[in-house]
Amino acid sequence: MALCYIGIGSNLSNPAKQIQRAIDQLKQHDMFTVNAVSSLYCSQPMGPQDQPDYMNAVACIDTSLSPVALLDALQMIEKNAGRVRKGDRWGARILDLDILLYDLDVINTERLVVPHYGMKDREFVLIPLAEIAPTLILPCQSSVASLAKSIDKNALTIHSQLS
Ligand code: A4P
Ligand code: MG
Repeated sequence: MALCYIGIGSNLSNPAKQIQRAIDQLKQHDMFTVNAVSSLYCSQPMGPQDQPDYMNAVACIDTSLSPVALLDALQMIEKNAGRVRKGDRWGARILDLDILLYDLDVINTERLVVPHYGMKDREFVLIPLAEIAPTLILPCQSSVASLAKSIDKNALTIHSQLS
């Protein structure tokens, strides 16, 4: 079993509903056990500013899937939500599921970079992650709690609790 952290984001088609639905799908999936889910956070868009605000959350799951099979399963959930990849970097999306961590593995392949390349610079990842994993140390030896404490909050707020 691998302990994994999944970053969840949405800024289209009722983002709060999209994120709750994604968590429901993680819970219903045969190959995942959901251990913890952060609060639902409202965040300012990183990247192009002419797009709606985002909702973000982080989930902790156990899975026996390999990293690539996990990515396939997450991309299937994105597809089921109606996501169409337009190739516009950091553009608006119905649902984005990123593998933040897969155990403490370091993976650098064409399809998969884990830990997620942006996670240490994003308040909408670090703060929900620190909420559910306050003692977690990254493979680079950084403490998630310290990173979350020192990052600019950029008006990140808790919107509601997820179930
Ligand atoms: N890929 C490589 N590593 C991973 C990983 N660890 N997890 C590859 C998931 N996928 C990974 O992803 C493109 C390819 O990345 C995948 O096919 C996979 O093989 P994508 O989801 O199609 O593209 P993307 O998400 O648009 O690309 P990118 O650059 O990863 O965007 P980000 O970094 O996900 O940022 N602002 C706020 N406030 N909140 C957000 O959640 N999200 C983004 C997107 C922009 N601004 C945001 C937010
Ligand atoms: Mg993504």
